[in-house]
Amino acid sequence: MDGMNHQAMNHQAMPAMDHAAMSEPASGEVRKIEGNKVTLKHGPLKALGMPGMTMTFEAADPAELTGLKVGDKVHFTPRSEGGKLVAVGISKS
Ligand SMILES: [Cu+2]
Repeated sequence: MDGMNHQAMNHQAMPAMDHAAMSEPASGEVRKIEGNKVTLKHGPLKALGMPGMTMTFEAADPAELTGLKVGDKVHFTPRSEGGKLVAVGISKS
């Protein structure tokens, strides 16, 4: 009995923000690279409630853009940070 109560409490204590901030890996195709920004054509991003589109992300680590060129297929994790969209961990597929 006690155990069940504790379980229920743990679930309630999980901040809703954890779900909102949750991001899932996505794949895309490089359309443009400019400074620390990369324009990617991506498929639907459920975590961000976004349909497939071509859009510009800021690279979390601009070094990850080194060696990428237009047309490359990449994996990345999209993240919404303070109103701007950041691509984390971009790597060639
Ligand atoms: Cu988008």
